[in-house]
Amino acid sequence: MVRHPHPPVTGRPTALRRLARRWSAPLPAPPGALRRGPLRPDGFPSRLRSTRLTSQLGVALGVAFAVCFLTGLLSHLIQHPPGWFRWPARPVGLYRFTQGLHVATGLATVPLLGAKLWSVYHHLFRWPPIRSIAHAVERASVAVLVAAALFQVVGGILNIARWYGPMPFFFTAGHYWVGWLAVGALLVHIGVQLPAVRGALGRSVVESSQERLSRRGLLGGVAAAAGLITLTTVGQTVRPLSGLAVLAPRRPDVGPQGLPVNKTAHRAGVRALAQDPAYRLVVTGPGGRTDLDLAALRALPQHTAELPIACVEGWSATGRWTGVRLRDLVALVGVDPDRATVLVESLETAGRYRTSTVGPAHVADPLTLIALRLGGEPLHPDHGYPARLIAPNRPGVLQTKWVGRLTVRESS
Ligand SMILES: Nc1nc2c(c(=O)[nH]1)N[C@H]1C(S)=C(S)[C@@H](COP(=O)(O)O)O[C@H]1N2
Ligand SMILES: [Mo]
Repeated sequence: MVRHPHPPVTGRPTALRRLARRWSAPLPAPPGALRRGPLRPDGFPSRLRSTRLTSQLGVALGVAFAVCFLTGLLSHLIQHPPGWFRWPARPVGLYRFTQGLHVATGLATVPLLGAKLWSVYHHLFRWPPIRSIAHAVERASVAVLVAAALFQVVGGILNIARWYGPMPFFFTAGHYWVGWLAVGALLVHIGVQLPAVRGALGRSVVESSQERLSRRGLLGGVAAAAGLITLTTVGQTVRPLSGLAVLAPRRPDVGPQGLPVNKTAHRAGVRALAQDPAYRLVVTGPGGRTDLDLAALRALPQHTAELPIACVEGWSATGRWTGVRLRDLVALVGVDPDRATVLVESLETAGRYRTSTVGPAHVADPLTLIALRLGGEPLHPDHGYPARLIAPNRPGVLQTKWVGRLTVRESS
């Protein structure tokens, strides 16, 4: 029998086949003279790095990232609700919980991400840097993932520190879209690495007792760092731990009337307008228009509600608010309070948070108030004097201060 040196050609190589071959063909090897410094073959002698360590850090990071992404997506949907989305008014503190979780997991990610990158960065110096076109594509997707992950974590921290200098773009939009980019790159990464992770976490992995001890020691250190960060920041939203919140940018009890402030009346440019005796709350709807001065507002039935301000930045604090039910004001202009949507506008003339829309669930809720008082006293100017919106289970950015106008419409 004649032996062929090559398999018999069964057809002319198609363009597709040629491409497939080139796709995975190894690239030519580099000259040995380049292999210096971190590029030399034994440049990273640490035995601590292992696929098992990287896999364990990766699983933890994946879980943290999933929590961050889902709670962040939820917060986005609440603030920019598409037609199909309904966010309930109860439980009162649900958003406080989900957003507190978003920021806490984001902060705990810092040591995890650091350790994960440390455990793999020597691959940057592997030779050849690119083994094939397929490998180049995979490396590029990892580059996107690393860049997006760092962007999210660093940007998130800058945001809660209210340090916008290094971010020449609107933080919220950047954080939202790069979140999707990170999820996409993460799914590709998981798809590529799953077999390696499965192998490294399997029972059959051989590891000396020394290696196991040092790997567990490192994981313990990372867990301790994440725990310490959580313990020293989570007090910004978990009141009993507020005394430990030394690393948190906000303490829930520091501020006028015992409540933090993001934007002061001075910065909002409303000091004069808010103190003007000619102040009227203008309520308009299909049934007409009512102008209410402070005396008229105070003469309406007053109600008190214990509700939190739950800022998207991860801090929250409960106040005892007193004022007029939004549903009572809606009824004044001839709309059924159980089927109404209200556009709330501030006296503030510019600024991203000068308006918010209150959907039917929140309008109908008896806890939703146009508050005149906090802790029994008239609102401090920085908390929205003469009147502010406060509603259950709602992001702080939507709790409009210095309210000047309510526009009521019937919901379809
Ligand atoms: N008109 C107006 N209302 C606003 C804001 C604003 O910038 N302008 N900031 C919001 C944000 S981000 C938060 S967290 C709450 C904070 O309320 P507080 O200052 O009373 O704690 O107010 C909200 N209401
Ligand atoms: Mo906020």
